[in-house]
Amino acid sequence: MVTSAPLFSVRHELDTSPEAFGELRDSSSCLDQPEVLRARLAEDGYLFVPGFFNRDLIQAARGSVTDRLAAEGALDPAFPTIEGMGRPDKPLGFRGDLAKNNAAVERVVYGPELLGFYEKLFGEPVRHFDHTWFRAISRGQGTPPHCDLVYMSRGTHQLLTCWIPYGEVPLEVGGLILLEGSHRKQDRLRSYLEVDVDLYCENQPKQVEKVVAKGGWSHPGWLTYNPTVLRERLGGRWLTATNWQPGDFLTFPMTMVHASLDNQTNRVRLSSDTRYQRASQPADPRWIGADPAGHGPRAKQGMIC
Ligand SMILES: O=C(O)CCC(=O)C(=O)O
Ligand SMILES: [Fe+2]
Repeated sequence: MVTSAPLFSVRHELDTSPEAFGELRDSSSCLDQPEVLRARLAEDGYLFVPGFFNRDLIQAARGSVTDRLAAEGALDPAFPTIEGMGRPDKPLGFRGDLAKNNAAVERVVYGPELLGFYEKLFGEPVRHFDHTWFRAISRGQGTPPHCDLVYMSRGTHQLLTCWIPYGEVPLEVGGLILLEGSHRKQDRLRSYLEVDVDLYCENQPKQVEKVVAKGGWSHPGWLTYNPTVLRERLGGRWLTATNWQPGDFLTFPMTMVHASLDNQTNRVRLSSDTRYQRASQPADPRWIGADPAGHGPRAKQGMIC
């Protein structure tokens, strides 16, 4: 992929030569062929569907979020609110609250279009997790490489993440990146994929202190803080879209290694990530119900190590 400026992930400059960096395959022309979608998901480890949602739905959800951010004084008042221009003195980050009681975001992530897509893909009734992850990523921020399994493995592992940008996300604003072929490298990632960040060792006082007393995690969840070295070791290219548009989505399984580019601008990167599975399979109890436990105290489980 040809890029004009250097790109970073977790402050590491990425090699953007064609051997190391590339574009996601577009599956928007296969929406009516679930068997093609299933084959691509198995082969590529993701489905990228540009232009799936009506842009107006996404813009409405964006507006609901930028209004909330403006109301808390997190946006630069010199720009229209919908631009979502952040203030250097108010860094944002993971902001699940922005999706709470937010009908416009729920309309997108749990509306008939996306649930219909997953129903066709799984070939049977589906359910989603009730918890909605939402991010407002400011300048200098980005997400380190990880697999989602370490956060949500207590139900079926046949679970898909859906990443949705709310607004355009050019490369320098920092969209999601996937490590090509990493979903097929479970053997090499085995000890990492066995992690459950809410499990702790009851017989290790340091872990009890960190997890039970302080509500922390037994493992940071990240696979590494160095996307460059990871790619050199595991192989494949970092894949992304050159200019995410409102209406696009990307879906991938629990064992796919992903991260994000760092935001190099003052425009806040707004995105949700939500989860979908067969309704007939067990769901991780941390993420379902009216008031999901999440990674909170009710989710912590001790074991003898
Ligand atoms: O949006 C991001 O920076 C990370 C998203 C993510 O990890 C996910 O969609 O599972
Ligand atoms: Fe993730």
